[in-house]
Parts: sequence; structure tokens; C-alpha cells
Amino acid sequence: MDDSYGETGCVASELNVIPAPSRVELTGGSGPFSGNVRTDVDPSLGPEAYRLTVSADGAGIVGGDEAGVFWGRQTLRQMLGPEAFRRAPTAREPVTVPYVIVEDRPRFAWRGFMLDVARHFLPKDDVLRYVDLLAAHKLNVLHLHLTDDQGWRVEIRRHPRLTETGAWRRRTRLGWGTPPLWDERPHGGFYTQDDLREIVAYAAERHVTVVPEIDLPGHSQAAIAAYPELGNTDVVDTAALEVWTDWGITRNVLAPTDAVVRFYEDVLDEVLAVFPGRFVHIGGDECAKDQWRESPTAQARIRELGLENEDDLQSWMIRHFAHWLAARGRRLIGWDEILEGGLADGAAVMCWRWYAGGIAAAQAGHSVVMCPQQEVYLDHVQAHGPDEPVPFGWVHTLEDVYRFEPVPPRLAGTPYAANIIGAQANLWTEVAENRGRVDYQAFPRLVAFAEVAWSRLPGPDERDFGDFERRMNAAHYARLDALGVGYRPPTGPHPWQQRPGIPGRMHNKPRKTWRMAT
Ligand code: TNX
Repeated sequence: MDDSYGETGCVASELNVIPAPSRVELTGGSGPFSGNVRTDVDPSLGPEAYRLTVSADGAGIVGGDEAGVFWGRQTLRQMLGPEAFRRAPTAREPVTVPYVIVEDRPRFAWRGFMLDVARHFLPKDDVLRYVDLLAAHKLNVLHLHLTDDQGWRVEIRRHPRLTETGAWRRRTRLGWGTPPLWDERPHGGFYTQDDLREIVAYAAERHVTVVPEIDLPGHSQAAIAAYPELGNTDVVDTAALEVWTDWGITRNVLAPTDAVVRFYEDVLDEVLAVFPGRFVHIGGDECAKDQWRESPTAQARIRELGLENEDDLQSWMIRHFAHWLAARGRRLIGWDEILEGGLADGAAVMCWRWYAGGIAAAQAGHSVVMCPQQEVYLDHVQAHGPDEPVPFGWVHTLEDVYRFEPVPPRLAGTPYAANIIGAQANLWTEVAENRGRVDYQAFPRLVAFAEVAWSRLPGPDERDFGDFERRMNAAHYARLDALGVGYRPPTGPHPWQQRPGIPGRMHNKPRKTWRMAT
């Protein structure tokens, strides 16, 4: 994946399945993809595109590049039946597949999934498993949210206390109830740099790019707990702060000083050495400005830099890192708040609040990844009803996600649409504390999302959700079973997937749809 998304951003995909009434046995080799499965690369097909042909000679996959060949293999795997999704074969019968020609290419170059491993740490093996799950669904970006108020999850050798202190918290708020409920067990964990190199390499073998996020200047209390001098020491006793045990937006944010900027350059130096991808996410969301308003140091900084206010101070910090990353051949990406106060050229925006930020950013020439919380936040509850575990946010059903349209209607048909380089589904983990909860929130909705991000579907109202549901029931739930995914069954949670007694928090403002917002 490179950053020439403009060319491939919104190209129509052509999926031509021409079934013929014959089948061929796939033979030879130790796995389903060897033997009489031939592969080749023909760049004229374009990035990530493939043509899959099954005939009397076996299967042939021609990819526009190696990624295209790999996506073609995933389609072939789907044709082999659910067994092909197990880690080892169980059936003795020969595998036969129907004659077919599939010509296929992705609609978007960035087809992402964000996993928040900061609020709850997910062990390395679970992350590797998610890489496999993304690859099986032709998703190609894993965005790891590595730092937040509640935990710092990446080893930084120059600043070891980030993980010694910042990688664990004393206890954890359970759900969102009042009065709060607490799980009194300490929670924590972090990835060594070699763990992350392993994840990056494993993902690369599957044509998935890992995008690291180091969130600043808000969502940084774990770092401040580790190094109190990173905080606004002139207004708060930062030495008394601990890694946050609660959820929400804290007042404790980084101080806007040169020393803090240098510290984060050290951090990013090490991050760049581990993550070779072009994009580096620096957060930028939900930075409370209370302490900057009260802090003489922050106020002096505003005057010294000739800025108007605290928002400009955040903008100054983000621009600094945009230039710093650009000088090292990388591109900054951040949450849509980074638009406020103006953004450096070349920086990209992840639009999570309605569609407005995405529209403004695309019109200003920035690349945009659309991931509005009103549509594709997978931490939000997926059905009404009393049995849903720890219901949070708005209800986004499987059908809602299937009807998500990444290109805001106002941009459709304009040159700015090409700036929408892709879409992403985000899974925050305040109330998803382990792999089982993550699976339940992600699936089956991530399947609907993957189809939206890959395929050229009709407009949201015209999409045939009934057909998607039929394909889920006829084939895909069985594949998820074979993969061992703890998805939400269509009839509701299994008893062991429920969380009675842990209250959630639903958003009470109405959920605006893309139609209302644009
Ligand atoms: C907003 S989305 C956040 C996260 C929360 C999430 C919960 C974003 C950039 N910030 O810190 O976990 O809502 O849905």
C-alpha cells in the first residue's frame, strides 16, 4: 500500500462471477492453495485487483500485484467451504470447486479496522489472530490505538517508565453505571518492540499494513503518570496522578512545551523504527483545554508563538509533528479535531464526528478516512433489547453497517470524492475487556463493513441487505464458526456472552444519519 490513493480511491469494482455447471478437484501440495492453483502478476489489472479462473485445469489467480493474488486466494478459499477456514483440514474428501471466472478489485485503498488495545490490553496472539480475520475479509489496515489515559502499550527504550508505570492500572471501572462499579484487579500489559515487529511482519505477509497511534496531546494520562513532567505541573500536582482507572475525557493533558515535544520525538523515533508504513497516527482527539487556560506556562507559550488561543496551541503541536514526520518520509494522520486551527499540507484526517470534518478536509485537499461514530463504531451496541452486553453508544445493527456509505453524498461526483481514500470501523474497548467481548462487538458487523469497503454497492437505500443476510446464513456464519469467532448470533447473545449487572451508557442525543448530516 502506498499513498497514491487518489488514483485508486473510488474506482468501481467489477465482480463478474460466471458459474458453469462443472467442478474441478484441487490437487497436489499440502494446502488448498498449492498443487493445481497457479498464480501470476499482471500489473495492468491495477493495485489489489485479481482475476480468478477455475476450469478443467484447476484454478488460476492473476493479481495486479502480490496483494491482488492474495485477495484472489481469499475468494478461492471462500469457494472451498467452511472447512478451508480451519487451521488444519478435517475432511478426507477431495476438495472440488465450481468452474468460475471472478474479476474483482477494491473500491477503496484503505479498508481499515481500529483496535483499542489501550483501554484493555489484548495479548499479542489475539492481535495476530485479528490480522488473520482482517485478511480473510480483504481488509488491509490494522490501526492499533496504542496509548491512552488508561494505559501505554508500546515499549519505548529511551523512556522505560512509559511501560513500567504506564502499562498497568490499579483497577478498572466496570461499565458506565453510577455509582461506579470497580473490578479491583490490576489490569495491564504491553508489546515489546519485537512483539510489534512480529505483528507488522505477520500482517505484511497478509498484505495488511499496521498503523500505530500515539495519542497526543489529550488522552495522555498514562504517560503523565509515568513522567509527571509531561503534564501541566504549574496547575496540577502531576506527581500524584496515576494511570486512569475511569472512562471519559480527563482534564490532564500534555503541557505544550518544547521538552514535551522533544520527549514525543524520542517516542516517535522508536515507533518509526518498528512500523515501516507510510502513515503514523498521532491522535489529536478530545483534548480538554482547561489546564492550558489556567497554566501560566501554556499562556506564555501562546503569546510567544503569536497564537490566538488554546485551540491554536493544539494546532501548533500537531503541525509540528506533521512536519517532523514529513521530514522522515511519513505522513501524519489524526482524528478530525486536528483540522481545527488549520492543518499542514499532506496530513490526513480520520473523520469520526458525523461527516462534516471529512467533507471539510476533503475539500481542503487532505486525504480522508471515513469512520463516523454515527455509523461504524463497533463498540456501540448492535441491537435493542435487555440481553445486549454493556450497551454503549447508539444502536448500529448489522443492517445499519451494511448501509454505511463512506463517500458523503455532498462530495459524490465531485473531484473531492477522490480524497476519500477509504473507510474504517473502530472498536474502542472500555467495555470490551477481552477477546470474547471484542469478537462479539466486531462480528458479524465487520463482515458487512468489509463488503462496503471493498465492493461497489448501490446507494445505502438500494442495497440488498436481504441478499447479504442470505449469504451470511448460507455460508459466512459457518466460516466464522470454523475460524472460531465468537460473533453475535442473529438471534441474540449466547448466555455466556451476556454481562448482567454491568450497566452501559447509551447516547441520548438522536443518532443523525448521513442523510441528515449532509
Ligand atoms: C470517542 S473516537 C473517542 C474514544 C472513545 C470513544 C468511545 C475518538 C477519537 N475518541 O476515546 O473510546 O469515543 O466510543
